[in-house]
Amino acid sequence: MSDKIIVSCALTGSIHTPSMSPYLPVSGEDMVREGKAASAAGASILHLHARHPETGQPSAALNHWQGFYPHLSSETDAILNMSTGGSAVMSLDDRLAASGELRPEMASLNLGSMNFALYPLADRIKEWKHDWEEPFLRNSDDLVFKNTPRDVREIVGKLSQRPTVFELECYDVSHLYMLDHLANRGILKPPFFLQFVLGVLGGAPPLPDVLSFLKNTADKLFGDQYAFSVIGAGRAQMQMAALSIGLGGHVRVGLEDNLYIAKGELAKSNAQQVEKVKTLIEANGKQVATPAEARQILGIDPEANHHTMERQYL
Ligand code: KMH
Ligand code: ZN
Repeated sequence: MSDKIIVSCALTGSIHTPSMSPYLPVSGEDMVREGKAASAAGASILHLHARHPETGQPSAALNHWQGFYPHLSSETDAILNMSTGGSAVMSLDDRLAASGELRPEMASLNLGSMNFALYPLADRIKEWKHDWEEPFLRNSDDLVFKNTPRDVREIVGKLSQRPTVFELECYDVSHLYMLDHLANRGILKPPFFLQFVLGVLGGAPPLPDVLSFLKNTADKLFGDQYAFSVIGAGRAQMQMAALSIGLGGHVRVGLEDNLYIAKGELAKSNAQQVEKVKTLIEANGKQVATPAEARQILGIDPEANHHTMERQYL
């Protein structure tokens, strides 16, 4: 299986705002179209956030999630990965509301609190589509993305009714030691699916030696009890993907993390980035993992998960 690389695609996130790109998925229809195309292009994990269908504002509302989630569940075989990060401006209850209801196969879990500084993005916008966007971005200079050990315990508790696998978001080396602490207390159990997030202003930078340091630290702490994937935010996206492939890791692309397909050129779809990272994978003599292979690599029992899902929507 080591030549199989899992491609995650993060369709929309809660970082970028509609004025930054006309291609950022906002409505339920956008998310279904983008998710199906990204899955067809090779993404076996779809990392999902919800937005208000008209304003594009990050949303915790179950009806906004239901505008796309059941359709992606029945029309793709991708692993649906619900963000519990939501938006840094949401309460933890809001961040968990929909995932508690939809009980996904996979959910993100952020391993530590941090600054999530988006305000430099505001300076690049000439014309605002919605009046919420500029304050949302500029106020992030005084915003803590809160993920205390107590928050982590609450997230795990809320999502452990079914075998939800966590995409453990790791923005810095301290988050690996927090995971080790939580594992020693039995709050999180191996094997772990680590997502190294590099290039967020407030987290570790997207540098080769930083990625190697994180991987070497994970090797030291967790031995072979983990698999890792890498996100390079913004222009670092494909370089970090290439490094991850070379280090034996998996990759995440998508408009949540990067709006561009090349320098100065907006990506027209998530699928475009999936296609591009697929060329990197195949150039390295590896293959894109299918959803079935991804479940096997990550130890996800498709029966337990899908069966539960179908019963819910019958
Ligand atoms: N939207 C960021 C504040 C996650 O999905 O868990 C955090 C995030 C990570 O997107
Ligand atoms: Zn996310």
